[in-house]
Amino acid sequence: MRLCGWIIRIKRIGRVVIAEVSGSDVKPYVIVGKEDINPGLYKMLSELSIGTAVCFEGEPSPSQISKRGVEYIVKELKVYSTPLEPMPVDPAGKVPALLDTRIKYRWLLLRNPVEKAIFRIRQSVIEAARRYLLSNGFLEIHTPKIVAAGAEGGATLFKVQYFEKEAYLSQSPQLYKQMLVASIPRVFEITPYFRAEKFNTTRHLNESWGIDVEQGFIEGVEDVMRTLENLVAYIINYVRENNSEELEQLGVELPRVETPFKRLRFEEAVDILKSNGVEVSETEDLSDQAERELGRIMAEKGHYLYFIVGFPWSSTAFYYMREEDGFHTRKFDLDFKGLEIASGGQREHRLDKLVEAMKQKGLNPESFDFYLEAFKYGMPPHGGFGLGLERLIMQMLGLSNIREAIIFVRDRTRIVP
Ligand code: AMO
Repeated sequence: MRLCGWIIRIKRIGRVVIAEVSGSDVKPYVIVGKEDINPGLYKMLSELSIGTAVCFEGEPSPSQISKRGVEYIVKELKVYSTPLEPMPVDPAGKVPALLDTRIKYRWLLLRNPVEKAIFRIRQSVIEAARRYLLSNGFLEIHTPKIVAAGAEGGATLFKVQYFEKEAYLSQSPQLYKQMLVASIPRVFEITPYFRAEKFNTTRHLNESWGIDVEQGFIEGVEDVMRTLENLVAYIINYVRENNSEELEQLGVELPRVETPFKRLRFEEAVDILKSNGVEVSETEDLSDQAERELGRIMAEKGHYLYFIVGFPWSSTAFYYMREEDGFHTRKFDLDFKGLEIASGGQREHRLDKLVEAMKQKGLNPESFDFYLEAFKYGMPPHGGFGLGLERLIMQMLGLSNIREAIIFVRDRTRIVP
């Protein structure tokens, strides 16, 4: 077997050298060179420095003594590249680095088993989502990331000079996924979101990723919520079953998730918060602090994942369907331990009402002509959601900052690396 990777740790004990090679697996490959048994290998390993790129021919050792990785009996070791300077971070993780440094050198720190575990789990989340959605009849789509109109409000639009015209980076595939349910009953996209959030928080990125779904021919918003809860449960249970080594590296225990999730009406959430002394508005979305506090209260009742349903119209985007009372909408959020990880709802599919909603929200329907056109030719009742990938990973793994869940961070101060 030929295995390749980078030396992350070298330990000398008397006449034995133990080297750890970080390769394609979570745990490092462990190579042991003993001066009296394999002097050639012992000499080579003794001369290697941390960071060296190597390949070896070997087989797993019958005696697996090391707890840190999988031991190999090595027949041949080849050096491909040696570092030009000492490493700026410790890939073995013995010397902890500040988050700033970790972000700067994430591409290098991915040699570290813990750092690697996070991104192997990220890959599993995407794999699970795709499996679940494909097996439930959703078609994977790709929509433009350079757009002429934003769906999520002007304040977070990044402007782009598109030849003679002004364009924006897409905040959400919202308008396009809705347009496509005019001809494909179920669609999904795994996509970046670009949002010019000016504030620097532990839960916002300026470039983040979402799993976006849109589902036509629904009977009501419950159909959409069921898709979301089943998807989230499938993802978490998939990671639990397929990433035990990664979870162990991270010291995370992931309990099995069961559905249905608790549904909490917006008013109930407001009442619970008020009775716990948190000031909240009855017409605006919950603040980060209120969300966190609600998470704490819900956890005490055994609810880690819960929906908040029936948001007031004053707090939502124009495309959510309003209830007859004119006050409530069919918009929901899904919160995970006090953090919104997804929002969605049933959409307004009746053209006249949609145009009216846009005007009420201060938007000019003419700028959305291309979108409104799709509502003229048999648009079915539909709904969907956007599930934030980094937020899901953050909550699932108990990370304290969303920046830990994406390799290259785009935030208020970072556009490199
Ligand atoms: P919303 O704006 O709530 O809804 O976004 C959906 C989900 O995406 C994640 N998210 C973010 N994560 C990190 N940093 C950000 N700046 C950021 N912005 C959003 C969150 C959030 O719950 N079009 C609707 C969805 C729909 O109705 O289908 C939308 O974009 O986890």
